[in-house]
Order: sequence, then structure tokens, then C-alpha cells
Amino acid sequence: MDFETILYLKDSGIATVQLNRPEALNAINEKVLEELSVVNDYIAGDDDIRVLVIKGNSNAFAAGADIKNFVNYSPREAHQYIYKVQISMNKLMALGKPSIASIAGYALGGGCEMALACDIRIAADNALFGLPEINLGIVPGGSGTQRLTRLVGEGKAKELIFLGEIFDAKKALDLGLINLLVPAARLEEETMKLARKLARKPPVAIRTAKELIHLSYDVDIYTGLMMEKEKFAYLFSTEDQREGMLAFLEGRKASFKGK
Ligand code: CO8
Repeated sequence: MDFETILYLKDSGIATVQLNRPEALNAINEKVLEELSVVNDYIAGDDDIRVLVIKGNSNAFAAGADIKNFVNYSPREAHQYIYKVQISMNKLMALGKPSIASIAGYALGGGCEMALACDIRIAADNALFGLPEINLGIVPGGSGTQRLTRLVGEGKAKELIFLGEIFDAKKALDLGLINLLVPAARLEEETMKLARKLARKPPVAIRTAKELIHLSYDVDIYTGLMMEKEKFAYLFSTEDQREGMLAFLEGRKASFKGK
């Protein structure tokens, strides 16, 4: 598949999407959003793909939304734009497969928010994070006020969003914004190691776990536990449950088919 603003690669069950606007530190314009939406649909529909990796280059994951894109927007245009942003971010978050944001360099504004919409964030020690929208007279619009708050808590989210300062990967790790911090030279290797581990897990159980965890944001604990019980029982209808348990009892490695 050929795109203008992203590079797409599929190998051994792992799809890699690389943001590819190095001349603008991978700033996210409308074309990027459109192409991400298309590639997301494709990945969602391909049963051979078990994991998605999103990355930038060594200087930038993404330095935010492309400011040139929306500097002259009317409120109506801004509304339409954010509608598209939310569709794209929600699709990414709801993807029925685990996603990894592999971050080097800048992850600012919409770039940071795109990473927040992924399941797991691994960053190089040269990564720089921030939600600097406030300095442009706006607020995060790629779900930063919602997803960041859920991840790091209200107090820290307010500090980061009100001040709009850039901070390093160590602080991101301390905040719980990223899962793993690795030397820049090992980012690719550690990302793929993680992706391969996830690719070996049973896809239906992974998808189910992801859905249940997301549900926990929105429902009371009793409803959440009821859903967990139903989904737990449902997984006993899958071949992967049988394979996983038989493999354990037979002392061998399980091979999951996603059925
Ligand atoms: N938009 C457009 N162009 C950008 C952006 C951006 N966000 N960031 C960098 N660029 C461009 C620069 O204009 C420059 O282009 P040129 O060479 O043609 O002048 C090139 O990238 C390199 O940038 P700099 O020369 O500025 O590089 P520096 O190393 O001096 O500085 C910084 C790097 C600190 C990252 C700096 O470029 C910067 O502050 N960028 C803006 C960061 C920012 O404010 N991001 C938030 C944008 S608003 C936003 O994200 C709203 C989210 C809404 C939803 C989005 C969902 C996807």
C-alpha cells in the first residue's frame, strides 16, 4: 500500500506505520489523519496482523498537529477538523489488536495524543513530551484532556496542560505516561521485541482484555465485573483457550491461531 504521508510495512504479523513528514517533524496534517484512518481499517480487517507499531523517525514521533493547516480555521472548520481527529484517534484506540507507540524525539500536542491513543508507549531516552497547545491559545484537541487525565490523574494533567511545557522521557516514565524507557540506539530493537511477544499471545483474549479495560472507564464496577464474567466464559468457546491450557498441561509452548 502506498501513502503520501506515512510508510506502511507488514512483517511476521506485525504492522508498522511510520509517520513520514520529516521536513515538518512529522506534524500531523489532514492527509496524515486520512491515511491513518485508511491504514487502521486495513489493519483491523487483516487477521494475519496481530500487533500495530506506530513510530516516527529519530528526531520526532510527531511535533503535533500541523499548525499551518489550521491557523486560519473558522470555528466551524475547527469543529469539522476535530471531528476527523476524533474519528482517527478513536479508531486507533478501539483497534482490536494491541498497539505500541515507539517514540523518539518530539511527541508534542497531537503527537503525544496519538501516542496516548495507543495501548503501550515505549520511548527512547531522547524523547521529549508535552501538550503545548495552551501556548497557541487553544487546548489539546486529540483527546489529551481526556486520555492524559485518565492515565496520569487530574492534578498532573492540569499541570501539564496548563503550563504546556516540554518534558523529558524520564519524567514521562515517572508520570506513568510511558511504559518503557530505553536508550535511543535500542528503541527499534526493544520495540520489535515487545511487538513479537505480543504477537505470540492469543488474539481473541487480547482483544477481549482490551475491550474490558476500556469499558472500565465508562461503567460502574458491578457492570464491569458482569461483563468480565461473560467474556471470561465466552473465551471457553475459543480454540485458543483449549490450546493454551493443553499446552500448559503438556509442557509445551502454545501456538495460538486467533480462533
Ligand atoms: N506544525 C507545523 N510545522 C511544524 C510543527 C507543527 N506542529 N512543528 C515543527 N514544524 C516545522 C517547523 O515549522 C519547521 O519547518 P521549516 O523548516 O519549514 O520552518 C520544521 O518543522 C522544524 O521545526 P523547527 O525549526 O521549529 O525546529 P526546532 O528544533 O527549532 O524546534 C519544536 C522544534 C520545539 C518541536 C518546534 O518546532 C515547535 O515548538 N513546534 C510546535 C509544537 C507545537 O506547538 N505542537 C502542538 C501543535 S497544536 C496541536 O497539536 C493540537 C492538537 C489537535 C489535534 C491533533 C490530533 C492529531
